[in-house]
Amino acid sequence: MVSSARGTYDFVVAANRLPVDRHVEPDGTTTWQTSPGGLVTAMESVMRDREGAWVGWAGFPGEAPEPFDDGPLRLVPVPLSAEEIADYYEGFSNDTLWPLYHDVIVPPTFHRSWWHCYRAVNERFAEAVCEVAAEGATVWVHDYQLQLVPAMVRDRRPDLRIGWFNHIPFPPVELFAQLPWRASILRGLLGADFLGFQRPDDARNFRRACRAVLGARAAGDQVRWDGTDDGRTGAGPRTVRAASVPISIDASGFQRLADSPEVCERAREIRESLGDPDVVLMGVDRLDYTKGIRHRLRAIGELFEDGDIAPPDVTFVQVATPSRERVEAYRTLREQIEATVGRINGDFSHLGDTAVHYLHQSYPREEMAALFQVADVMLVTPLRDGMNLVAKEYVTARHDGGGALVLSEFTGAAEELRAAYLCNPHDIEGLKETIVRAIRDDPAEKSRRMAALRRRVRRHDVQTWAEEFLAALASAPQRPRGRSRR
Ligand code: GDG
Repeated sequence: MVSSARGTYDFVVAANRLPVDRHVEPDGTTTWQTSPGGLVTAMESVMRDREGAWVGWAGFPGEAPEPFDDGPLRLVPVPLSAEEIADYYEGFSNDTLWPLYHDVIVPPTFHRSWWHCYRAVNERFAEAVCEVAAEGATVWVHDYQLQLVPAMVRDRRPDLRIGWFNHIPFPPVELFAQLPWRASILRGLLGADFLGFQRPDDARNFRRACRAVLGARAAGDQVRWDGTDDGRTGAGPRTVRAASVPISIDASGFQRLADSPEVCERAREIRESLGDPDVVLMGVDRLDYTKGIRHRLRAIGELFEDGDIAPPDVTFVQVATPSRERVEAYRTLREQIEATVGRINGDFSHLGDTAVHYLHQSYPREEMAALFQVADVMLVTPLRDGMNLVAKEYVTARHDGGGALVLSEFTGAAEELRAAYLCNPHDIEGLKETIVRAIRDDPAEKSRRMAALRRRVRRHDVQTWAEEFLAALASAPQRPRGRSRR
């Protein structure tokens, strides 16, 4: 709802990025197009039905455009300078927090200047939220880039109901404790009324960190903290609920897309262009070290070497969407992956029969849906992943009930998708066996598993997720109302 008299809103989302990308046409006019990606895909269907404001960075450095409307949604751009993009986003968010929160797969980098910038940018987001939030509004903050925003908003506006959702894992305190600014991060989060996590373990890790780092009390899924050590973070003692609310996809929307004659026809074309193999193995990921692409290639390479699979009967398609290319660890990973693909193809491809089709490109959603339909076995093998929406999209796209999902135990999705072929991606021998099993299993067993997976995603879709989150936020423990410091 819009409180139009004041240009403020009863529902405000804050996320690092706005849900749109700017395109400048050759004649100089500007258009905005919905951007791809996990969060946008999930929130799009939630925001479609409600009026509200979305606070986020527009995706380019320098001055931000004026707020503008996109359908029922008010978009409020937050400016970031080139230096802030380097320090707050590429630095602290993607080179400190991202590796730390994903089990230190690569070592996190700690720089005090990055932290100072992260704090300053979070302050700017908090101010923008307070400006557009109506009295008593609900504010939904997203993800690890904005962990200080809940307390910064609370300090200015105790009247607001504030929720935060973590799209990525929350690490065990033994790893989290490495962070020099661990107490400030926890205090920032405790400004919220409700904190949502992907898995029960993530919520538990957070509560344990509050106990160990802040000396807070935790009972059940609540953290009680007196909030006194720096006199900020809301007035007086607070009780905050931290629980799991696993994210999902717009299952009916994605199923409709996958069912469309155009997508089905495109799937046929893709299969034909691959030489109509008996089995198409596939991986679809952002090119990220958390996604386990190197381990997967290792297993695939050995399967070709052992003769368990061979082109043209079996081929492997790896889509690796370009990601964070200015961060060193991502550039190194890309080189390693491309060297491995080259080696496998050099050894096992023949003229006209390619062992590994590697695509370092971004595709429209329709093409993604068609690719999913072509995959006889989808390999989702991250070393750590908050949820993994590709797993849920894949089973939804297979409306014929065919296919098989190989899924890493270390994804949030594995908590729900128990009927998948579960694997430990670190165990290359075990991973190879699981892939072979998923290829050769009895068709009746495969379709039983697939039916269970499809049922689960249909019943727990993104709308259910948003309703659960907002219901938990609405019923979160009431706190004493303090005086606004605006
Ligand atoms: C974070 C967490 C959590 C990918 N390439 C293209 C494309 N995609 C779409 C996929 C899917 C989404 O992007 C990726 O979502 P994931 O869940 O796999 O991974 P992250 O980007 O790491 O997302 C993750 C998620 O947040 C949500 O909470 O599940 O654990 O890390 O929807 O289909 N879409 C298009 N072209 C591409 O080339 N159109």
